[in-house]
Amino acid sequence: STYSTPLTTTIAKELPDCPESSPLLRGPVTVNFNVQVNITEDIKANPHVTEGGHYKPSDCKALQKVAIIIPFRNRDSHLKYWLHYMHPILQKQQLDYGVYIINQDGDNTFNRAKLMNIGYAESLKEYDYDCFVFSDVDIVITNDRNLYRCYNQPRHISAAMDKFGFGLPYAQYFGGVSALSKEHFRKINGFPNKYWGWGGEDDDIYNRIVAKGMSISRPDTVTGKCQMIKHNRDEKNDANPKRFDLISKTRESMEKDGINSLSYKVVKTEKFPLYVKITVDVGIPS
Ligand code: BGN
Repeated sequence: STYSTPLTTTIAKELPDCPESSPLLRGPVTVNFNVQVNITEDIKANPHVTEGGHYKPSDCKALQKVAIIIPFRNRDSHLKYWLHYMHPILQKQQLDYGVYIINQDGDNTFNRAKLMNIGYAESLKEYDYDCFVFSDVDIVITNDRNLYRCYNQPRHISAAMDKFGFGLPYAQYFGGVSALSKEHFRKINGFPNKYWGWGGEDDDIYNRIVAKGMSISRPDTVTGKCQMIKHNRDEKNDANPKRFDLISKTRESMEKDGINSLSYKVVKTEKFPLYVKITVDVGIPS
C-alpha cells in the first residue's frame, strides 16, 4: 500500500543540566541542637524525598549522583537532627542523592572505616552513584554553600568544626565529613578494614590519598563551619591502641586491605521515608 502508519513518537524532554552553582543557596543556616525535632514533622516537611531517603531535582539534571554514607550504631537521637537539618540543605544543593545509614549489628568493637566501605559497596548495588560522601551522624554543616559533592581532589567537608574552634585540629585532619568520587575511592583501594575502636582510620585514609599522589580540597573556614552534637564516648569504641602502629604502615597495608578485601554480611535492610538503614555484621577484630 501507499500508506504507512504515521509514527507517533513520544520524545521524553531531556532536562537541562543543573547550574554549577545552585540559585537556591543562601549561605548560613541556623542550627540549634537544644531545640527538639520531630521525625513525623520532618517527613511532612520533605515531601519530595522519596522512600529510602532519595531525592533528585525535578527541573534540572543533577551534576552528580551522591550516596551519603553514615556509619552508625545506637545514635537515633543524633540521626533525627542530621535528617532534620541536612535534607533541606541537600535539596537546595540540587543533588541527586540517597542517604545510607550503615548500622553495625551486635555490640562488638565499632569499626567506622569498614562501615563506610560497606556503604560504598551497598549503595552501588542500588544506583549508579559517582560520588560518595562519608559523614559522622553527629555533624551538620551550618552553611548551605558547603556542597556535599565531589571535586577534582578528595574533599574534606568538615573543615571548620565548632569543637576544633572552627578550624582544623591539625593540617592533615580528614575526619568528620568527606567526599570521594568513585575514581578517588578506587585509586586508594577504599578504606582500611582493620581499625577497630576509636581513632586513626581517618589518618590512614589521608595517608592513602597522599600515597596515590592526590591532595585534599576544602571549603574556606567560613563556608566550612560545622556543628557537632556533644556526647559522651560510646561503649565499645575505646581508643584503639594499635592505631599508631597501623597508621605508620598505610603505604604497605593499603594494597591488600581495603575494598579488595572487604567481607561482611547484611543482616537487614529497612527503608524509611528519609533514609535506608542497612544493618551489617562486620565481624570481630582479627
Ligand atoms: C586524632 C586521631 C583521629 C581523630 C582526631 C580528632 C589518631 C591516630 C594517632 C595519632 N588520630 O588524634 O582519628 O579524628 O584526633 O579527634 O588517634
